[in-house]
Amino acid sequence: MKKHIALLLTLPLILLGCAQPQETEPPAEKTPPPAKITTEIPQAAHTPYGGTPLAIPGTLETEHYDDGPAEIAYHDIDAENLGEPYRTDTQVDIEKRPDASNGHGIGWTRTGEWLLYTINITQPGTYDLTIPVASNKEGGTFHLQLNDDPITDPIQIPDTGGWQKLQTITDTTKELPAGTHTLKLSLDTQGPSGSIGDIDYIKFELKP
Ligand SMILES: [Ca+2]
Ligand SMILES: [Ca+2]
Repeated sequence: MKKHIALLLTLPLILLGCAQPQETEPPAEKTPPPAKITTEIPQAAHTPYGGTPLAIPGTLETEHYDDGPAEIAYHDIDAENLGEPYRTDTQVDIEKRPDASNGHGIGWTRTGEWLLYTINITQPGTYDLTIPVASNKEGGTFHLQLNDDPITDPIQIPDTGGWQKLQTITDTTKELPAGTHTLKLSLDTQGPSGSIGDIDYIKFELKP
């Protein structure tokens, strides 16, 4: 009988013991203050094609736009390069053509596309431009910017008599400062050709 009484007395204590929360995890360590994170995320950049800024006065081959990813070095609405694999991993439509300087130019140009060129202007001043272009039917317009400031009015690409017929058009720039700058070729409006036009190069000659 004594045994039963003892069990009855200890049973609630055993049950109480079971009800106690079991400590399964070690006590949380004191959380150290968060480490100071230096958020130095590498920024995508555009760099001169071939490593050296294009010298002005001089000839800027349109196919030698800056190295760098889409939306940083260029914007092209065509998902793939519709032309030749002159440069790897690019959306820019590069056309191979025997009549072009350096054997290549840009084609399949559409409204809103743009290309950047790092240039080094060694002589400040106003420049004459000569630009071989081709268009089957009347082309569209483009303009140039220097560090986001327009340096030409809209330049119209005429009907040159076919996509394979280059014709040199001319224009002039505003006063350009010496130094290293980013030139933007801004492709603005498509013409009846359905494109802006093929552009081989842009030659910059200091105006006398
Ligand atoms: Ca394009
Ligand atoms: Ca060219």
